Amino acid sequence: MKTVLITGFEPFGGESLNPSQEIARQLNGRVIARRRVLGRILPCVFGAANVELRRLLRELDPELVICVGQAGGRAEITPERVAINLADARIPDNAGQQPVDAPIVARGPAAYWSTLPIKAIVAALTAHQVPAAVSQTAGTFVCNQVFYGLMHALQGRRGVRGGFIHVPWLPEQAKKGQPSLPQETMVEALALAVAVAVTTRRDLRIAGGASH
Ligand code: PCA
Repeated sequence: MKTVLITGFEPFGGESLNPSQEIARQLNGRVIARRRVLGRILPCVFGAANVELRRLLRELDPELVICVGQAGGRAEITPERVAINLADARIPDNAGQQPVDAPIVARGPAAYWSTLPIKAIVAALTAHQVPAAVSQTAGTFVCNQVFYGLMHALQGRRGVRGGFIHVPWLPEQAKKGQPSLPQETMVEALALAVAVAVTTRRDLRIAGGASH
């Protein structure tokens, strides 16, 4: 059976939870659209996360890869459009590293586009009453580095598609008035994203950009 790799991250920034970790754990072993989903956890550490991701690509040889991370403060499930060649951390990672204005790949391209059908994923989630929107930036922390590293690694793997999806906090993490989504909603949202990605070769051409 073909495989789909879903990665989540361990908690970071002093938190004890990360919704992406729960998503990867819960989807591990599930069969979606005749593909076996393999859920794995990455360290929230610059460099080490990409080393582990490349190891997983070699070990598991997936047909599709979706990396998932927490974007606290966002209210929607947000497929990311683009990864940029920049690490610029506002807080230290879990190994105490805090790169500033550093390239991820020396002399690498400025950016890579996601090869997931991001508009189709947003449309499917919206149709299922899950708040979703395309995001135009994955930030400049470990998530963006993993996204860039994934797309860089996939240049050498023909036909393997991949991308990154940021998710909101869990209700337990959000303070009063801050947005969150229940774990079950996020797990099923990512299951749907896998199904859409596997079955959609050509993305929908619908409006979904920012208005600012
Ligand atoms: N979110 C962070 C890193 C790990 C995670 O889940 C980010 O957005 O960069």
